[in-house]
Amino acid sequence: IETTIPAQSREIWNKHRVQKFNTGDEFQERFISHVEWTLARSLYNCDDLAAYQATSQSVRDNLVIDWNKTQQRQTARDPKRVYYLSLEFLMGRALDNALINMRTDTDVTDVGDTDETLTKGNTSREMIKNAMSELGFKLEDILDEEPDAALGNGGLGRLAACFVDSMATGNYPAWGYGLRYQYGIFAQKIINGYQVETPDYWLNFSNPWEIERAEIQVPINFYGYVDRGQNEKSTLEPSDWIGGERVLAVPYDMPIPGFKTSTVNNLRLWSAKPTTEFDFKKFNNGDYKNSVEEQQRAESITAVLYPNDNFLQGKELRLKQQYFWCAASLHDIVRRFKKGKRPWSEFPDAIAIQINDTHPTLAIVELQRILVDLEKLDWHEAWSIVTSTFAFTNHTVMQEALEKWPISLLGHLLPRHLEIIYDINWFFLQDVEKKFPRDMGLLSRVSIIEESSQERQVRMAYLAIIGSHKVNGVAELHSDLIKTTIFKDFVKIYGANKFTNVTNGITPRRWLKQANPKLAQLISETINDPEDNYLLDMSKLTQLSKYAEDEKFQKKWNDVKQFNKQRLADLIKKLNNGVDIIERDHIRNTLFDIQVKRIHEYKRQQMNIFGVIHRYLTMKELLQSGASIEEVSKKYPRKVSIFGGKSAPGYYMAKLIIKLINSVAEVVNNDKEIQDLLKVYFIPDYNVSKAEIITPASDLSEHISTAGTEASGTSNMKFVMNGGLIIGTVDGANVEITREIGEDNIFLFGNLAENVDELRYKHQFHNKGLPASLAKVLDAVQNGAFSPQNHSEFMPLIDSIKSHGDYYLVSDDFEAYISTQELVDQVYHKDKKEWLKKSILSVANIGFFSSDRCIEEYADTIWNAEPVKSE
Ligand code: GLG
Repeated sequence: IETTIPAQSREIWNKHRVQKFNTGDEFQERFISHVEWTLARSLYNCDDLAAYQATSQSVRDNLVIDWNKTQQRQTARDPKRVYYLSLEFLMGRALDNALINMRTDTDVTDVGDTDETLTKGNTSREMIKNAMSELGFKLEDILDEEPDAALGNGGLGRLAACFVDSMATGNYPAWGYGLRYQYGIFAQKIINGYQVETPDYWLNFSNPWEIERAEIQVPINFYGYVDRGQNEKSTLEPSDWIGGERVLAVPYDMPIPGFKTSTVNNLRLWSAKPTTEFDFKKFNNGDYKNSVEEQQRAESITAVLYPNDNFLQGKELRLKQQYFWCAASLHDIVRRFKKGKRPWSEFPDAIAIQINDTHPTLAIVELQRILVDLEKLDWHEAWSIVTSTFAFTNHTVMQEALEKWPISLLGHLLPRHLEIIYDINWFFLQDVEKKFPRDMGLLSRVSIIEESSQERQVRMAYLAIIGSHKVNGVAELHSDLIKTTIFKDFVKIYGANKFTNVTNGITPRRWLKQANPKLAQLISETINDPEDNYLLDMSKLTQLSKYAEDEKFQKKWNDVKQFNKQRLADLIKKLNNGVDIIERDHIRNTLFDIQVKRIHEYKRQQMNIFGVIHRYLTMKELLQSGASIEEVSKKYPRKVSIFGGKSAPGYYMAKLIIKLINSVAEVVNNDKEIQDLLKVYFIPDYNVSKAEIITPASDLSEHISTAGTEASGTSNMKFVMNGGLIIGTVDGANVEITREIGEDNIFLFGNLAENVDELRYKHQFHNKGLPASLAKVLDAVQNGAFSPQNHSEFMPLIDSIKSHGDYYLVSDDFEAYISTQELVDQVYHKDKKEWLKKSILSVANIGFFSSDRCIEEYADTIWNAEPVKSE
């Protein structure tokens, strides 16, 4: 590798080369030097926050050493590189994860071997915990000081975070590219039962996990016009785009450590800042203040994450974000490629770019622009390079989430890109015409430009398909659905092989080892794997099966669950101003029923809360008809319904669902008559670090989307990996979870995706009436049982079912939902052994859903990329 240091100086560099801390003592030395030198503090004023910062800086030092080595190794070997472009990386906290993944040399059991040398189970984390305690700090408290890196909305962003973990763990030469938002997803407050959004300024106390690369500044242009010279060349020829506004993209790098490997990959997040270019015109006019203000506005591009999940809000600033990030990332990728001095034709052999949903689709156009306009490649040669490089992951079939941008908006912001899109479309439609002559319907259906709407729009998903060599869905059912519904015509054009499936997964390091240390310990003891190798090879979990009915083991398993329920109860108490929702003595025999995810009508939290209301009303009826509380508790044993999740700030119905949940909680939790048999709680500000406490505590979790709407879901996998059972519809990855863990171990109910269209159609024409159980619930809501001050408060929720076609089929699934819930109660309370058996067998067979498996599938079937291991 080339270096800037003269050969004769190398010896000195070597002599003073930085080294990792390897022992608790060395860690302490490093820690103190960061307290004193980096933070300019001392033992007189080192609080928990400072201790968190100094610990993170110290751990980061170790990671950076491996980070540098990893990058050098990759530069030297020049393997095919993978770039994962995602507008969201919902990382959560970094320190605990780094402690689990980090490799110190003391961890290496067999020094001198290759990467097969493995770290001992908990070594470095335990070591640091002890070292911290000697320094006067409790590791758990220190970890709690870290703000979540909440640069994502939900599943899509968290998937990207799991993927970077697995790519590093699998030693893939893979970088993530995203945006460094100054404000992540808003913090949710619940005030009088309503969601209130407050800004999440997460960079408040400086972020020890980011490395600013101020020396790299990529100029990004917007607006302006295209100059094709005097004799009006064709748009297919190299053209000059004269930008009208310029900002700079500066990268911030986050080291991403793999588990039990010295590979540390990079997550590069771009931040916008003003150019230092001088606006002479303004200056001469004496308008200094205005010219500075205009420059300042550049920073707004990366100021805030758009808080919508599965919903498109076509704002110009969002399109600006997308282009800013795509252009900066591609500039970086192309610059790195050019260092290798390989011919352009080898670009797709050197690079694979995965686009996470359609948000990065402009990268396809930008690469075409770079190749044609800047590198002067022939249009078709360039296009063949582009399409061999990109692959596209679709995450939803819902219309309101599919990105479309008005021609006028896109053409104003990116005039040259719009021309290129027209040309891409022109050649594409010509090919289609050749294959299917005179099929005008087909041509207009698949055109990148949608003509039918008032404003002509660019359909980003179509552009992404046309510009990629593979398109994948995220669970089998979803991948089948895209082929038969939204992308049906493209299957006809390209054949079925272009479309594939990679079922989602989750990283077991964060979602088992980190979130549930007690279960992880029980597992490693039971399967005799003290070094936690099962976290790399989850098929090892099947060894648990033989203990599924072992009474002693069941007891240990149950104890772990009780511990985790206690931990969640403690969190809830803290959030609830110190007041317990579930009485301490009852935690053990209370079923924890949890639904945490973004609030969305298709996810059907409304059905869940209607179910709770149904339970409550029926309990009251039984009491009124003379039943004793003991009799009631036979049918409806102790249960707490826990909800959590954010609504998009502009999503009226979702916000109303949150309010209804809180209003029901208010009534139910204060009703003395039912004697604590039923409790309801909405956990405010659901995020990754709360999920790490919530997930291990579930007895039952709810994944009850209308069939065909949830592309995959990933929390379903997390809950099962933590020994919780699922109540769910035949949707998304629930289908494959069932296949893996066995249908006896999951509570499925409801209509199938194949029947949804017909049911919706029927709703429009026949008023088939509601099932009595649901009618009873809606009547109570309508009569103000939960809104005594304002009886009509929840009418929109009722109307959507009664008068607006019940699009999400709550009325069709409600009875099955209720009876399945009753079945759950019976198994949980009457047959604890059976329940524990199901729980153990679920964990034993959840291995398929490790994101390591996903990454291997992407690498083998889409990227054609190989791991790079250290010698
Ligand atoms: C989507 C889908 C989820 C999916 C996730 C990751 O709604 O079903 O699990 O991506 O693929 N927008 C999302 O969160």
